[in-house]
Parts: sequence; C-alpha cells; structure tokens
Amino acid sequence: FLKVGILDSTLREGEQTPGVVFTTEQRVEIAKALSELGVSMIEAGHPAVSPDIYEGIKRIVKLKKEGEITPEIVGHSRAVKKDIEIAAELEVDRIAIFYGISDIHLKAKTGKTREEALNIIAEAVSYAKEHGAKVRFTAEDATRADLEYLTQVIKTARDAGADRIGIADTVGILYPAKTRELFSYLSKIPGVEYDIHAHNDLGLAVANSLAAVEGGATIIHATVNGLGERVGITPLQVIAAALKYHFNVEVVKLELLPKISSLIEKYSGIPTPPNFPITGDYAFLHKAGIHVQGILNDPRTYEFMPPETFGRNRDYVIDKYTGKHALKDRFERLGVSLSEEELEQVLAKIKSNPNVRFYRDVDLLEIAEEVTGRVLKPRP
Ligand code: HCA
Ligand code: CU
Repeated sequence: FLKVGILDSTLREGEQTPGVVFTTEQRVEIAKALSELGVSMIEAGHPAVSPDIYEGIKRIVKLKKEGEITPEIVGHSRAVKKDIEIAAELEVDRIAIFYGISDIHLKAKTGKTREEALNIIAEAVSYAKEHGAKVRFTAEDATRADLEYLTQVIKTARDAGADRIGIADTVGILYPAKTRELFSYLSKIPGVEYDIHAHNDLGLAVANSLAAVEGGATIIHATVNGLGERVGITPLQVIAAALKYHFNVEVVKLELLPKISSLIEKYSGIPTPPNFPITGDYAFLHKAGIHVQGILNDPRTYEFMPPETFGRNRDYVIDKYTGKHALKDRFERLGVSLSEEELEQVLAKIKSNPNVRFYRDVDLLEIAEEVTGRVLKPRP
C-alpha cells in the first residue's frame, strides 16, 4: 500500500508558464474542477504577487470554508514577513514558504551565507506558525544543494514548525535512481513528510516523481497538461496514469482527466500536442496495419491500459500503412459490405496514393464506389 496524494499547482506554477494568465472566475472554476477530480491539495497561488491572485485565493478559501470544495488550500510565500502576513490573512490551510538553498541561489539571489539562510528560514517558518497556518517549507534548488546543508535546512524548518518539506528539483536535473536514493536518505529524518516538485527540463519529471514516492515522498506536485516555468513540471494526467499502472493507486478520478485537460487548454491558451500521453488526441489512436489487427483481436497488444479507464476511446486511422483487417472493420462499422476482392482493390488504391495523410469515411466510400461501380449507402 502506497500512501501518496497530488498537490495540483496549475494555479501557481502553471500560471508561471509564459503567456498564461487566469482570470478570477477561471481560478474559481479550476479549483472546483480540481476538487471534483479529487486532488489532495490545491496550491492556489502566491497572493503577494498581484491583487487578482489575492482575490482568487480569497474566493477559493471561501469555497473551502463553505464545504463546496475539499482539498487542502495552499498559499505560496517568500520567506518574508509581508508575504506570510498576506497569506495568513487569507486563512489558507497551509502556507508554503520557499527559499533557494543551493550555493548558486544563495550567491546570485539573496547574497546570504548558509548560516544566515538557516536563520531566515527558521524565522519565516515560525512566523507563519504563529499565524495559525500549517507550514510546508520548500528547499528551492534542493537537488543542486550540498546534501549535508540540505539536511540542516530540513531540521531547521522542522524545528521551527514545518511538518512538510518540499524538495524542489528547480531546474529538472534529477534522474530516477538518484531521486529514489535522495528521498530514502531524507526520509530517515524524523518528524517531516516530503513533497516532490519535479521540473521537466530533461523530460524526467514523471519518472523522478515516481522514484521519489518509492523513496518515501507522500505528495507529488503536478499541473494539468504539465504547465509551469520553461517546459513545466510533472503533468497531472501522466503521473496519475503511471501511479495507476505501476502501483494500482488512484490518486484522482482518472475518467475526469480529459475534461480538466480541455478546461486548462482553453483557459491557458496552450494547446496540448496530439502526441501528449493520456489526454492527447493520438494517445489511443492506432495506425499501422499490424497494430490495428492486433488491437482488433486484443487491445492489450498495443495499449498499456484500456482508454476507457481515462475517459477516452480507441480508434485508428486509415492511410498507406493500413492493412486488410482495419479496412474490413472500417467498412463493417460503416454498414457497407464489400467482397474480399473489392477490399483488396480499395486497399491497392490507398497504397498507390502515399501522400494522403488521413482517409475520411467519405473518401473511403468514394473509392469503394469507384471500385465496385455500386452506389454505397453507409448506415446512418
Ligand atoms: C518558484 C520555485 C519553485 C518552488 C517549488 C515549491 C521551484 O517558482 O517559486 O514551492 O514547491 O521550482 O523551486 O516552483
Ligand atoms: Cu517550480
């Protein structure tokens, strides 16, 4: 049994995608959809950034208080009093304070020594605790920080009152074996639980998040469609599917994933590529004759799980890669009966037009009429 939940950060990290801005109404609608989906936590934004984000979080906290939504509401905050006060005033369930702790971040951003940073972290965490919120402390750029110093940071934050620690792979440089090792090591520190926040710069965010869970992390940060700074973080739909396949854990209602993916596609203005896993248009769309014959006999041949699990359907396309089994099935589905010989002739026509990308049903009927000399009526 694996204890793991999702923190969705579409409203915080996701809005840090270039070109993405959500309106207050959209923020509220997204929070409702995430609650319906079943995530454990919603990182609703960094309220000190702008008045509209503040307003959005206020509305979302109100929904939570009224019992309209259930996830824990998290507000992001720098390790500065003003930010913490703003988040506390909104009465979010948890304040997530982040501070860059690698030497690169310390030198380039804050100019603090390691020792000074420990004091800043301790003060910020206890200030948030005093204001009555649960606290997550996120070690930003944790994966490029000195491991011994990271350990000190974690203990400092814990002793100041943080019960969760976020390990941020801020520039996405982890790989799975190293991730599992890191989390197994950190899990020996008593009194805290871990979040994994994996950026996808090397395309490994999902793999690293799974490895973190194996190492003991209990919350995975994700965004719908993988939105976030640069190339984003762990895509919610992919990590949810991977957790189902590998560990038989359902962290969210899987059949609702297409709906939320479309919602975020619409509000973010960032189109999902067709070859995106799980929710992309081609995720369960087959092509080569051998593949289609396989899935017609037993879909497991070329599908890791049935598309219906994720609220999707299977289909296949027709072009020069098509074989007889697919073509026969397609005409049967259209309610048009052709002899074996006629099918062969239609297939020969298709194969002699190598540059057609997709044959629609009307195109296929036209070829079949040409071949047979009959008027063919598809079943309505
Ligand atoms: C940021 C940094 C962060 C923080 C992660 C977290 C990162 O953009 O503010 O708080 O879990 O990647 O380090 O997103
Ligand atoms: Cu991030």
